[in-house]
Amino acid sequence: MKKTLIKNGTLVSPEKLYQADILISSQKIEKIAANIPSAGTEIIDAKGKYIFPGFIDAHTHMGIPIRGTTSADDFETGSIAALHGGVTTIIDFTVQDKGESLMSSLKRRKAQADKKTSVDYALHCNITDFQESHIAEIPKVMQEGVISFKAFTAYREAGMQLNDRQILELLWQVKLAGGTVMFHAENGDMVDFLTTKYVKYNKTTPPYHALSRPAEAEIEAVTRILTLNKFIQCPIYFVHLTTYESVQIASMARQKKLPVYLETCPQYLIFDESIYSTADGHYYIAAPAFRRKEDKEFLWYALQDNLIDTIGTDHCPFNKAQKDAGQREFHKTPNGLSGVETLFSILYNEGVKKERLSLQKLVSLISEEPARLFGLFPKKGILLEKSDADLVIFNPVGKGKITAKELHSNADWTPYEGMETEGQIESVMLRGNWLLKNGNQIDTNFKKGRFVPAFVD
Ligand code: DUC
Ligand code: ZN
Ligand code: ZN
Repeated sequence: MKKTLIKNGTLVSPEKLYQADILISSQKIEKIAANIPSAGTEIIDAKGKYIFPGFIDAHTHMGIPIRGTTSADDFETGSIAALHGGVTTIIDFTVQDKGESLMSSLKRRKAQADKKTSVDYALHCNITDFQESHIAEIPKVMQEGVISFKAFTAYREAGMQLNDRQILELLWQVKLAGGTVMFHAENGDMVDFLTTKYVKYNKTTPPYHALSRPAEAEIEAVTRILTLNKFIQCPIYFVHLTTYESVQIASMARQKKLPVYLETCPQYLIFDESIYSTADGHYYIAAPAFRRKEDKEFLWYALQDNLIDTIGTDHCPFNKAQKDAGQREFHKTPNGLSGVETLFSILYNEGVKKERLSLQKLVSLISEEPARLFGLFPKKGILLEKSDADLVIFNPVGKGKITAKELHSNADWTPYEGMETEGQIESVMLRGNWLLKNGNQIDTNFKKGRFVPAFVD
């Protein structure tokens, strides 16, 4: 196969922006240098454009069951949305049935993704029903290339909530095996108690969603997990943090050199609780709920100031009809939002263009750090010789608007409708294959994304 040579672009890494040519052969980056000879290559002129390593969304939920329905994107449609947003690797989650072994849940999830996904994927192992028999499976799952295990401190009703004893055991076992435990940190009993009370008194409109899942639920769960982990010191990763206090508390543990890693999501940087009082407030029901304006502003600061390591999208969209079926009652509405395709665009426009984030920080948050934390580095997450040739060519010139009509998710709406944008993702390459070239999807039936096994270094 002909080699590809991308000339004259500006490469973006967490350390610097620099000009170099990139030579690609056999799915890998063969060389990065100035003035690489072009004879016999397909030449792409990237003058005036930025070249990023392919983005990694370490938090997606393709086709998962929530509140009696299924999230609107499966691996097929969700990965097409991802590729248009420059996301060349997603890290999704296994879905464990009651009583199911971890290995079985992993096998089933891979079968849902293989031959369907158009971007590469890795998996985190959800542990929602933690039994004695699962302990011996943890090292086996890790041998299969899944090194992160997710626990929930909420969703008792759905049978997903682990108690403190189980959390301690999981931290202990995963520490022994060399992995990471991820936490959805909300005090589920607090949420269930408040929900029951609000429902009893017919307070079920969308603003009560935020009141039933208050910041205190997240703060308590983060504090408790950090306290439990003091004895064990397992690497832990908090997904979708939303509040000033929880980020501050977790940062204090980091200052003590404890292995604690933090994620937030684009939606918590853009929306606040006032969205629930709008006419379409029920569409925005997601867990955790949106917070105060001050939290949102603090999260931007925390990103640039190295308090937060990654941004994942928690991509879990529902169509308007699925949201409407909850009759605008918060406790009946499936929680989740789309985000994988708009990840970069939101962060570039609301972050970089508004001088809240540097380009280097942006690439760290959505390429290099997710790859490092989840065992994909340096195969993924960096422009480096011998790394997979996953890259994004971004033209910063030109204006546009986000509209659901032009996005590729199955969802029939986007939380970011009408948001004005600058620049365009023009081309996206996955392991040397053009998925998108000059704005056009090359092969609409690509579906050659692969499972990427993760390794502990
Ligand atoms: N929160 C959501 O809103 N949806 C999916 C899962 C989650 O934790
Ligand atoms: Zn969650
Ligand atoms: Zn999630």
